[in-house]
Amino acid sequence: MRFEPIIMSGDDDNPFDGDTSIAVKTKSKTKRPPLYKVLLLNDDFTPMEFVVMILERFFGLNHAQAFEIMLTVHKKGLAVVGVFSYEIAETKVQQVMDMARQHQHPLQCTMERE
Ligand code: TYC
Repeated sequence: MRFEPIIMSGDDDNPFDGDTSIAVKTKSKTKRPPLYKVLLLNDDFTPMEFVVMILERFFGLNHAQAFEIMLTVHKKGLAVVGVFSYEIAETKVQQVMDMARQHQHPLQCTMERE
């Protein structure tokens, strides 16, 4: 919420001439919440099938979509696997990192403001 003062002194039609009156109007700006990209990073050790399973389980991708994104990460070094609100992105990163740790894979997942 921003308040904008409007100074009305020195105005010929102003019924309050002589005085300095201040009118205040309010402008409400609705801002969309920021979005966060979840990124998956390549490494030389995590098995391809494990990455595909992660993408299916936590990012709602079907097998073909998951395989395609896994290959993109493998070839390019990283890829955006989804875009979410802060809390959802944070949860996805945690889920991926927990699963990777449990299976002792060095898979890395991070988030970045869009
Ligand atoms: N580069 C890995 C391999 O050849 C596969 C892989 C893909 C690892 C994507 C991580 O985010 C990743 N086994």
